[in-house]
Amino acid sequence: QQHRRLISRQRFITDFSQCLYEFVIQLLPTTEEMAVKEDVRKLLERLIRTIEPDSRLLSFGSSANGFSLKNSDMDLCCLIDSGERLNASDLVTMVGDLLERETKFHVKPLPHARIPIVKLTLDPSPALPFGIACDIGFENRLALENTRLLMCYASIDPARVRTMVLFLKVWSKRRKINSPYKGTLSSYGYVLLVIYFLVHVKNPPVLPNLQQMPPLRPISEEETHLNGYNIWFFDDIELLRQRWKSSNTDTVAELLIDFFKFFSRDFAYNTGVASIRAGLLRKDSKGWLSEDHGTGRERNRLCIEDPFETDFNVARCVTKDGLYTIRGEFMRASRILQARPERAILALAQLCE
Ligand code: 3AT
Ligand code: MG
Repeated sequence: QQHRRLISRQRFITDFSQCLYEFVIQLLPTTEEMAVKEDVRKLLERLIRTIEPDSRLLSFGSSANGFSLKNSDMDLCCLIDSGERLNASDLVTMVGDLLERETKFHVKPLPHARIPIVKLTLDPSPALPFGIACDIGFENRLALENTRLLMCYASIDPARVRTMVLFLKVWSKRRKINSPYKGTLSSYGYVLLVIYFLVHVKNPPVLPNLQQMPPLRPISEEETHLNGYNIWFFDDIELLRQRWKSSNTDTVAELLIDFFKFFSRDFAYNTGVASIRAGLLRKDSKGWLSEDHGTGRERNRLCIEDPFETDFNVARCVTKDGLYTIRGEFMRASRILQARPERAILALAQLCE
């Protein structure tokens, strides 16, 4: 009896891994979509250069880190190389006006946001059935670096890392727990949770800690710091691929099942901070306590340290209700996957219902 159960569990794991790979492949953007987005980036860059000739417009976020889904939004960052510079708020206003005049995009400048951006959207058309949504920020070099860090992590073990991340992104969107504006977690937050799990929770680890590996040559303070934050990480992918061989042989299905289990019951939500840089930290040692001081807002229910901006809680938008819903969803997923489902494909469908 026990033996039979073990074999059927083994079969489920194998099938579920296969289903995950096949499911995720269908979700990737097509080459046409990527080409259209690249054209949009070039067009916007050309326009912005009419007001700032020394500027470059670079992709970051999912379109640049290997975790992109079909029809995902574009995150763009404008860097200005010349010395004399306007501040980000003024640039947002000016670029907003320019794009309003010169393009068909709906333009919404947000010059006073924490990170000032111009929001652009293009209505759906036959060629672009889902339209385009795009945010342009200015001088956000830390975001370019954290994009590069995630990209490096993805390329160490693409089969497992990318599959897990893409699945969790879709799952969290379908289950409606991917809206920082409504008190749940951003995609960036979920990606950090996956990397935290693969570096610090799994034993043996699936991924190395790129921020703690020794550099190949001595590096000056100047090279490693940006706006006072240490942005160094081991980024020689070729060398990593040769040298890093994880002794963890779990399949992607096993990792995902463990991920859900860990974040439904084992993670220390009340006291802990998930840090991909330093492992599990304590809220009190970072001064991240949950009291709202009568403001009605809670900042630190769920704590995920930004890899570089270490005084920034990436999950600070998550409310008490939001966290309750997220944990409920982790539990639901865990339950579905533990219930010895008959067929892997049905379990997958039920997960993303
Ligand atoms: P989607 O495909 O858009 O859902 P994404 O991977 O583009 O996912 P986000 O849109 O959440 O992820 O974030 C895009 C980038 O913006 C990722 C990161 O470089 C930066 N970013 C987002 N949220 C934060 C945050 N809370 N703190 C710091 N950087 C952030
Ligand atoms: Mg994005």
